[in-house]
This record gives sequence, C-alpha cells and structure tokens, in this order.
Amino acid sequence: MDQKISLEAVREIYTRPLLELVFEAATVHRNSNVHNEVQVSTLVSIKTGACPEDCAYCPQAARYQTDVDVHKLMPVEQVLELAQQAKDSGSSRLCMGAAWREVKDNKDFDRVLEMVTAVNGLGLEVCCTLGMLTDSQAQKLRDAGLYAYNHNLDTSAEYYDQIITTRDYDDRLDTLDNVRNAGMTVCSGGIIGMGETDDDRIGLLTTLANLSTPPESVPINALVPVEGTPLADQKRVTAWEMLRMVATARILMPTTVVRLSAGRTELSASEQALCFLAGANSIFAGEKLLTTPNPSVADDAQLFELLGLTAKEPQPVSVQIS
Ligand code: SAM
Ligand code: DTB
Ligand code: SF4
Repeated sequence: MDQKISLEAVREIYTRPLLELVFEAATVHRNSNVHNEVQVSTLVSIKTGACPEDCAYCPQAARYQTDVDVHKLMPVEQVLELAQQAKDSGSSRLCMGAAWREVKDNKDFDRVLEMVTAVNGLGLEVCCTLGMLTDSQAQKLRDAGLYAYNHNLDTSAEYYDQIITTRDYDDRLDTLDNVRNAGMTVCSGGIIGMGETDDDRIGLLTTLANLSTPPESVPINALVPVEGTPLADQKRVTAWEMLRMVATARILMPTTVVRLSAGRTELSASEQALCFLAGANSIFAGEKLLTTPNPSVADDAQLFELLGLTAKEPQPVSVQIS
C-alpha cells in the first residue's frame, strides 16, 4: 500500500509530551472545523446478542455468559419511534447496530433497508453497523439512503488475532472497501484498554489514516469490561490515554469526525472537556450504547451548556428510490 504517513511518523506524534500534543490537536481542530460544534448520535440495537463471532470484548457474543437482553430484529415501527425520540432529544444521527457476523440476503436485510429509508425520511443521518457486507449489499444500503456505515478495525493488524479469531483484519478492510465503493461515508475506529501496546494503538491510527480516503468518522472507544467476556477483568483506561488517542486522530485526520464513544461514563466533565479541546467532535447520546450504560441526555445537555458546545444539524441526504 502506498503509505501517506509511516508508523514512525505517527509514533512521533502520539508520544509527544501530552500538552504539546493537545495544543497542536486543538490548533488543527480550530483550523479545520467549527470547533464548538459536536455531532450527536443515538445508537439503537436493532438486533441484540446471540452473535456467532468471538470478539473478546463483546457482551453480545453467544459463546459468553453475559446478561444481555437477547432479541431478534426489531419491527420497523419500533425503530422509527426510537428514531423520532432521538431526533426530539437533539440527535442528528441514528446508528442502528445488529449483532451479526455478516449481512445475509434475506427478509431481515430487506427489513433493515426499510428502516434505513424510513429513518432517512425523518431527516436524520442514518448509519448502520451490521457486520461484514458484500459490494452488492453495500450498494443496496446506499440506494435505500444509508449515509454512513460503521465497521471498526478495533486494533492493530498485529494484535487482531488476540481479540478475534472468527474473522481476520483483511475481512474488515474488504468491507470498508465495499462501503467506500458504494459511495457511502465510512465510520471506522477502535477500542483501547484490551491489553494492547501503544504500538498497537499507533498501528490502528496509522492504518485508518492511510486508507485511500480516510474515514469521515472515527470512533474512539474505551473498553467497557463486561462480566462473562474474556476481557471482563481488564483495567479501565485512563482519561489521559483517551486524550492521547483523540488528539493523535485529530492531527492525522483534520476534518474527520472524531467520536468520543464507549467509556464516557468513566470520564469526568473536565476530562471530557479536554477531549473536546483536543478535537473530539462527536458523542453517542442516551442512557444506553448498544447494551452498556452511557451518560443521560440531560447530563450531556448540561455539559454542552457549561462548555459552550452546540449540537450539529444533520447533513441533508437525498433518498434514491430504485
Ligand atoms: N456486529 C457488528 C460488528 O462487529 O461490526 C456491529 C456491532 S458491534 C457491537 C460494534 C462495535 O462495538 C465493535 O466493533 C466494537 O468496536 C464495539 N464494542 C463492542 N463491545 C464493546 C465494549 N465492551 N467496549 C467498547 N466497545 C465495544
Ligand atoms: C462504536 O465504535 N461504538 C459503538 C458503535 N460504534 C456501534 C458501540 C459501543 C458498544 C459498547 C458496548 C455495548 O454497549 O454493548
Ligand atoms: Fe458480534 Fe459485533 Fe459483538 Fe463481534 S462485536 S461479537 S461481531 S456483535
């Protein structure tokens, strides 16, 4: 692959003295984006649990004994109701997640396509995260009006098989290619706190920044250790580690939306403020992520007020009816 930036160059950025790093990231952010605007997304778990994959962090994998509320694919009407509530509470984007290894061409997929068109009709940016996609499935999602597809690389290529053995890194990269070729925006990021080294974090950011077009959106998740999963006993990451990831992502990908994702319940208001200063410009809103807790809409409204942040309006998307 033709590298735009080397691992060494990314390591040089990532390992800078923290305040130097934050200052530069804040400068890049102010020069490239409306720095007080934050894009707010709501997650809806449209199909929960019973997943055949073995992702070591995930409470939705069937093989681990966790206490998630397993449910089949939701009806379109229920998703629409949740989408309307998300919009009313100030979200501009709805991300629908399914605990699938991959999309299959069946009635469930047809129902997801209906959901995409219906949610788009509410004037929300629509995102899906459904596992691996073929190029024709990506095209169908695009035709239904999907704005973004989330598919995380999670960690470095080198560390991947310590976390997941039921698919490989190239499978992830292939799906990202299919999403890009279908003309959708790409959302791809990772998780820190899974026992990886700094070089794995640097490797993940290097891979993302070197994609032929970098993702429009990069979620940075802190592992939420869930009882019953192999990573249940991992120590929580510190706010400083989140800050370093956010700031490095911002410098590497100046106009990308960097999302402060899972793990926000563990960050104080001042720690989140530092992350926004260093270029984080998106959050997930609402008391639940997919299955784990997240700050309430009221707490976030108070935080935005305190910090002088405003929620971004949705990007207009035209629905193509084929
Ligand atoms: N099944 C699809 C897939 O894996 O692509 C979509 C849903 S999956 C739950 C979406 C993402 O959630 C994963 O890629 C992972 O990055 C994140 N995730 C899952 N469990 C997590 C946890 N315990 N802590 C932090 N992030 C987590
Ligand atoms: C992403 O990077 N984080 C979100 C979203 N994309 C799909 C999911 C976080 C899930 C945290 C664990 C849970 O709630 O189940
Ligand atoms: Fe399944 Fe996605 Fe969880 Fe992996 S992260 S077990 S693919 S739901």
